[in-house]
Amino acid sequence: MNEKYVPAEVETAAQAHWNALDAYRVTEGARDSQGQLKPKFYACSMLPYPSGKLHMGHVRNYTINDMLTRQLRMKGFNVLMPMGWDAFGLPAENAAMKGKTPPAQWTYSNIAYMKGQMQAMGLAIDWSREVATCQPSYYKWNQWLFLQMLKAGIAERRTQVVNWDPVDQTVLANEQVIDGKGWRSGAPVEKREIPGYYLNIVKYADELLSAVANPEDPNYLSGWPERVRLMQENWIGKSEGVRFAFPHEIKGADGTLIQDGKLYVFTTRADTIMGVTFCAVAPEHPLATHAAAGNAELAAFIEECKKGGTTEAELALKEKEGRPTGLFVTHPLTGAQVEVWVGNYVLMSYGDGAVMGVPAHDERDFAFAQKYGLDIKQVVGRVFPIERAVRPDEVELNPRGDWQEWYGWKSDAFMRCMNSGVLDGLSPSQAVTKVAELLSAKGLGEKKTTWRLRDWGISRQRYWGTPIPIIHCDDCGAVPVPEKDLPVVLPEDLIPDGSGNPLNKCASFLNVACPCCGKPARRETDTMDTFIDSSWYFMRYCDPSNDQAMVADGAKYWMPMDQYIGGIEHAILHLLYARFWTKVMRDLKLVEVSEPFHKLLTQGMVLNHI
Ligand code: HQ5
Ligand code: ZN
Repeated sequence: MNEKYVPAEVETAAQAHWNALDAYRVTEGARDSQGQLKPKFYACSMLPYPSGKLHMGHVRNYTINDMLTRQLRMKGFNVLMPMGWDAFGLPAENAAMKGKTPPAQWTYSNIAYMKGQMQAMGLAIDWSREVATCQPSYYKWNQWLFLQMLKAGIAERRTQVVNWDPVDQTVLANEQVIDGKGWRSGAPVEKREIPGYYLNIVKYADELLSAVANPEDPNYLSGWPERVRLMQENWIGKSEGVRFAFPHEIKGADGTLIQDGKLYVFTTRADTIMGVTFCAVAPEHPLATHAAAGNAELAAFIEECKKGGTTEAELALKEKEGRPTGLFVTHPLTGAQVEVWVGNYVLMSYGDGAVMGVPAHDERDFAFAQKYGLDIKQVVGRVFPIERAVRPDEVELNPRGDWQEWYGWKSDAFMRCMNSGVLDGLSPSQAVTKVAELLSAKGLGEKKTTWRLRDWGISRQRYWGTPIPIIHCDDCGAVPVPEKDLPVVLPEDLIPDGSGNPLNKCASFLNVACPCCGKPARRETDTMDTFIDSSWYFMRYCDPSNDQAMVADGAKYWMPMDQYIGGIEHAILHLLYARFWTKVMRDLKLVEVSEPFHKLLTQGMVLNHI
């Protein structure tokens, strides 16, 4: 043996030996020398974007996987360590624009380079299972599952308000809106309604939540870091409250009552309903539109609100502003007249796009009421746990003073209703139940669960992604591509130039006969969110070259993954989407597992830049 370690010699020799043995190839159902079935272990790191060269962060990520794999193999496990490429997405388009080469070319050459780097590291990868998500043999199954979801009602076409960049003529993801401006163009972002496809992840919200929040759940993810479970729980954001209506007599231009004379709101604080002193509606709400018709100042305010980002985070940072509509609705329990305001902090996409205003017990409403001189009526008081009555010295709520934390408490131990008629003396949860009963008796409301989680909008007005398999026909509408015509292949030779999706100018892609009536029709040019690609690639590794099925026996053998390894930046969306996608595949009888990742290791991102 040499005294000195000469990497070029040792590594080359070792790798040649491993290659000759095909040492890292694994097969389902492998047995040991005694003929006993080896226990399987599936260890996988998050697949890289083929961005150019490996980053030290990748090296760290894949080394953890490599160590684990080698150790478990020595212990007698049949260990799968696969690798693939998250090959679609915006970076390839941006690079293509710069270098004037098609994204495909850039992507494939990066893959070749980065694969060479991984091989030089000697990672114990079974390269026979390599998957690149931009290959038609892979994304065909994105399209196929999308069609199954359409049939099952899990995918649907809807219009929704999006961030529109008027210069780039494209829809922006929330992350692409920075301070209300497009990340590339710098133009003020507008809100627009466009059609797109949505996956009904909210339908799975209860199940997604239970496995991160309820240790009694048989699928509880006890092998995940506590903080990731908590991040998912908060993201899903279950809130139980009351949805109820303020009746009104407001008629639209056509003479009929707007929304049947009911302004619906959702609240988790129905115990404070007697403290309502105003209502606030979103700028896009029908009552706002109606009031703006005869009110130029209000119309201008609404236009102003429509500019800027739509994220919750941005709304939270925005100065809360509003304008009165001059319209009044009736309090459903007291009969009092309550003025309707338009608020820039009310989201049309959340609940009914309207909220009740209770300045005494909600910090945002408190600030709003102070700013515009609205009444502040206290209806819950602070008590000590043993006492039933509100302590007089505690109930002082200075209407023009500063907000104090306890004004907003909803604690059965510390709070009791006051100034609330029939609710007086009740604890908040008793009051919520009572209010729901009273409202329900009037046909004006009931208890309801709402989610912070939104359905997953998957349409992107971009070229470098999985084509959404839909054909638009003037006569038949949006027609799903027949399964036998899959995959809808993405042309690989287009070069985006910044003026929107190049598929819109590609006649050979666009023009197609309608599958229903045979007349000339047009292909959908939107492509899928790349998070779809990463939602199930780890299952495809199990059956990588199956052209008859999305997944088959391989997935049955290897899934659930025993150990997933990746950056904390994917703690929410990627992991949630992969969990959702797995449940959909389960419901479609494609896999047996309900949760894809048994154990999860999250590393921090390595952030050293050259
Ligand atoms: C790190 C860095 C860079 C990367 N394709 C997606 C992705 O993040 C993953 C999908 C499952 C959605 C880690 C990162 C991730 C892995 C691949 N990394 N530090 N691709 N500076 O190429 O730790 O956290 O960006 O686990 O490498 O990263 S990626
Ligand atoms: Zn047709």
